[in-house]
Amino acid sequence: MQQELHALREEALQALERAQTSADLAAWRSTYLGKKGKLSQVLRGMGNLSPEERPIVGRLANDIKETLEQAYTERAEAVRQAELAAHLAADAVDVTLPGRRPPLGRLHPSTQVMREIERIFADLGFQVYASREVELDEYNFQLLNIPPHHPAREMQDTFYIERSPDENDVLLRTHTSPGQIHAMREFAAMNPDNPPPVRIMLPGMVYRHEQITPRSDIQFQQVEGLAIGHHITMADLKGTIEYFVRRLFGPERRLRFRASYFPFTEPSAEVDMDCLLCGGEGCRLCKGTGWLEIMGCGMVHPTVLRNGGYDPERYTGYAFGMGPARITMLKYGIEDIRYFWQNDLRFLEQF
Ligand code: 2NL
Repeated sequence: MQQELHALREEALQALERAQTSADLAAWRSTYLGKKGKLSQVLRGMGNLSPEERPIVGRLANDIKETLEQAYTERAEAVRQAELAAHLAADAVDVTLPGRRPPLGRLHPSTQVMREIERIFADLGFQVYASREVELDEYNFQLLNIPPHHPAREMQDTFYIERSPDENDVLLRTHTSPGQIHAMREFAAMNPDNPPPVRIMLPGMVYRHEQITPRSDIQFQQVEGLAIGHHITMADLKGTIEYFVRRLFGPERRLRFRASYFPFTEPSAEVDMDCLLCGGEGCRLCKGTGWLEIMGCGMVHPTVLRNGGYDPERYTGYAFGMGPARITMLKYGIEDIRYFWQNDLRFLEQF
């Protein structure tokens, strides 16, 4: 029986050397040291031993058990280390590799230019005012001095949302000017007998039911400015616009104010700037004229002042309007306005 135990010890130690994984180890433990394991089986034969032999065999069995337990503990630690090392090697992260650049969004070119415009006028004391895109005929046309059958309506073909019998249809605003009326009335309501001065900007999307061409889309942004107060003159308008254009396009820019017509201003003017490409010589961009048209403006029509709650006998004002897309096209040499709202990343990623 002693020989049997010695043989079992050798067998167990050899088998333990071959155990490579925690699963192997668990199997080994139950095979040799478990309740129904090989050591227990041998010890079950102890009943047949003589009383002299029994303590000797008992001690030997205990020694072997201890030896195997200790060998198991050592082997288990080695296997655990090997498994951990394998796991770490498989999941290795090289922290010295350069990171992957996260895709970054950017502002739409029109938004960038819109913000530049707002910044410049903000420095002159203008505050930004936001207004609804769905409007009433009354605000989009009538209060701006464009009565129901006025020919000026044909300057702006309209998207109607709901026709109404009393000639006050619901429509998509064709310009940001109705927002100016809302703002004027809000300001005037603060002190109806002495309305406060106004200096506001009105940026936003406008809509026109027109043929889409490289030069005109059915939706585009517009930004308008409005200043109302005592003794505001056309000279204030010209000085303000000159300051604005030189900050946006450079201090060497020359301007030209050309008489024009808008129903809501009198007098009205179109503003031209010397051509960015040829400096006035005449080229493809300015179509040989040397000038680029960049905005419209004028002194607020007395009727419009009155409609906004301002007495035209006591107040005057100027207003101007421009399309940021047009400014952006001139700034970057973009040839087709339809790129602006097609959301093609190949276009947008260039800004
Ligand atoms: C253009 C020209 C303009 C205005 C907009 C305006 C608003 C009020 C009263 C008077 Cl409430 N005028 N706005 C005036 C002149 C020109 O826009 O070419 N826009 C793209």
